Amino acid sequence: MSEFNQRKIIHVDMDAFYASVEQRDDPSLRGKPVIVGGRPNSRGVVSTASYEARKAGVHSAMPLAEAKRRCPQAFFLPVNGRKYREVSLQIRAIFSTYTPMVEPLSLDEAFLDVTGSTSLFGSAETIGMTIKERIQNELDLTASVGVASNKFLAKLASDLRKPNGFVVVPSDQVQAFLDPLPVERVWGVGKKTAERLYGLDVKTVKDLRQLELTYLTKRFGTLGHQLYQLARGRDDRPVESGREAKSVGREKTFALDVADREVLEAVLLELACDIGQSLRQEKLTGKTITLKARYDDFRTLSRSHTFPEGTNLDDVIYHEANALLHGISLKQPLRLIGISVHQLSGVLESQLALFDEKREEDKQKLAAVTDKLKARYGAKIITRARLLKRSPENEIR
Ligand code: TTP
Ligand code: MG
Repeated sequence: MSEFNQRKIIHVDMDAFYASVEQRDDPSLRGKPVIVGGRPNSRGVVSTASYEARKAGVHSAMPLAEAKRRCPQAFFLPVNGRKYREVSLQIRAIFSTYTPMVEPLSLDEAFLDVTGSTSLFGSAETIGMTIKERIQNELDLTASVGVASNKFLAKLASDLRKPNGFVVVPSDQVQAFLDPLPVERVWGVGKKTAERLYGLDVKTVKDLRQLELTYLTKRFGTLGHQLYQLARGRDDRPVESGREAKSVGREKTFALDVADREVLEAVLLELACDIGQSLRQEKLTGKTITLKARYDDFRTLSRSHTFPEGTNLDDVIYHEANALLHGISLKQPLRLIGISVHQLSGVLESQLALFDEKREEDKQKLAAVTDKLKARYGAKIITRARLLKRSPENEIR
């Protein structure tokens, strides 16, 4: 066995995550095509589609209007980020009962290194199956799970029999598992590399494995080295449990292009509150605030400001985003606006009390901001922004 293949790694990825949460919470949607992303006549894109809707050819990142054409009978729902984040924390709580070495990749996906956990909880396969069952029993959701000796193989395995998959790659069957897979499945092979590989008559991992290291590095540089190793199932990337999310952001695609600063400011306020809440929930602060603006012709600008200290306070995020908005021209209307917070770091428990106090202060300041906006532009402004945001009355069934 190679030195690369000593670890016990589990990869867990929830099935049709946002859509499954919605189907769970509204049983009348179970077994039906569900598309999460917003109104079908809006200009946003699909966040995810239930497997029933995928049969009609609907997938993530597809414009909602196209999804409606392909699957007119689908139930279209807004994105309820707050709910999915809560479920995500519940899933992570299950993971952390088996190992502290958990590396979340997104809300619905994580690597676990259980090498040191087997004497307590049984084999990696047993732990993987137990996690899958607990997610089913405790959260009423299905996950696909892959168990292997490294990250690359575990992620391939969890994806192989989606949805509700469970695939174990024993160390002595790595090559048999990998060889038939299309070369696009290899980490680092995007569209362009795949085309170059097809040009060399390489279609499967087995084909890739026939190429010499020197040949691969000559043609593909450092990626060539990676391809050579991965084709043999070798991957020594550790599970990085300390890794935090790189940024927290929210954006809004407008139903109609907006050049009206008052509307944009109100939307920024909503986005800032949502981001602040998410940062606090994850016990994070961020130093850099970035404003993203996309014009009606898809030209996209971003403007950033970095503070000496991190923040997770709604009004600080809002005021900075607003200041950045003042720095860009609104002669042309916007189709999208967004805020993200970067350079994140964790908040110590001892600092939390301080933040609690600060948050109280904040709430008052925020109310003042809202009032000021209302006084300046009329009560209508907040309502208008809310119409652009998810809310129960916005749900289309
Ligand atoms: P994925 O794990 O890529 O997709 P999924 O869980 O919906 O479906 P499956 O894993 O069974 O193929 O993404 C997790 C969630 O992230 C997804 O439910 C919605 C969100 N997401 C987006 O908002 N936009 C995107 O383009 C993608 C790919 C995902
Ligand atoms: Mg998923």
